[in-house]
Amino acid sequence: MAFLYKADPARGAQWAKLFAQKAPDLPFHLWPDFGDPAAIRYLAAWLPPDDPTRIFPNLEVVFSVGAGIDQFDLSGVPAHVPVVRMIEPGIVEGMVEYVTQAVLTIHRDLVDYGLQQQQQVWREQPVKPAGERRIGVLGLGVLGTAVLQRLRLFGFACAGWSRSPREIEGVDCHAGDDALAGFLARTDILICLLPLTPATRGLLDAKLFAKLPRGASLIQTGRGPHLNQQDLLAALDSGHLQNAILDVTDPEPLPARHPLWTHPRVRITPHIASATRPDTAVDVVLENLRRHRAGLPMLGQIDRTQGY
Ligand code: NDP
Ligand code: OXD
Repeated sequence: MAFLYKADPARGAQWAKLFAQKAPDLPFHLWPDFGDPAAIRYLAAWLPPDDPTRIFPNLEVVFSVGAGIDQFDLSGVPAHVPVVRMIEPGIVEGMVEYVTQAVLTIHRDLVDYGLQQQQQVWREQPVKPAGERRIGVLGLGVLGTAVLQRLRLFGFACAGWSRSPREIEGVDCHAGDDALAGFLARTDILICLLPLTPATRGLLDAKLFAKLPRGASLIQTGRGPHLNQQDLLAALDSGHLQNAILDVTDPEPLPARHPLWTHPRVRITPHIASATRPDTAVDVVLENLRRHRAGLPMLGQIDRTQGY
């Protein structure tokens, strides 16, 4: 019985060390050195190989090393093999930090001050109290909820949108397609923390932007294909949207000379909002292996019918 890791090799080396300390009886392999394929029971991957059970006939569980699993071809993973995404404290804390800095950057007009600095302009903008700034998060899952719980502490007016009804203390929760327009109409800073599925692909488009109040801003930390880039550029150029902070794009990276790279009201980071932290992730994976062996549900097991 063995565990195989197939993702970033440097992080894999950290996982190997942690497995050696915390689960010395479970042989750990780093792709492509997987040894006897029949011994591989557990696979942790960013991109699993095509048709993994053809290579590893005794595979029991596939773990995503990321929170999202849209990069997986689920049709290649047989229905009897559970797929588990990453829910671990490190990835949550990273996302809370990133979104908090992005919200404060917009809230305290730092994009404008950056532009003023380029012109050597010294001019104060009026400060809006946090209570008058309306934050809206698309996606009230593990990450969206954690982000809202932190933003509430600043006093922002917080709301969120999900597929099924949710309750989060101090957050105005909206659910379902019919509730989207009302949620958008009260949102000044929109944060995307949705999984990428057929229902959410392209959701951030001209139609959605038109439902936001004039001067709203976007923080995109979901997946690149949620966003229609031409529609975003048009909304920024018309002044309907004020700023966009993009951590994910499609493709990654954007091609040279793509207009988003140089747009004065766009900030881009290279998909670093958050990443799985090996020390905390290995603890969660080992706990899930314990649960799997005990016949208990694993934390982060995805619903294949919903695709997330
Ligand atoms: P979860 O699965 O915990 O939460 C997803 C949320 O989105 C749920 O609230 C879900 O609704 C909602 N949702 C899904 N589909 C729809 C829909 N069609 N309409 C309305 N709401 C919908 O995911 P996480 O919070 O853990 O992660 C969210 C995403 O963040 C990941 O899938 C990934 O894309 C992105 N991510 C980005 C990172 C980065 O570095 N940029 C790092 C990590 C993640 P319901 O509650 O009803 O199920
Ligand atoms: C993830 C990511 O999904 O890094 O974990 O984007």
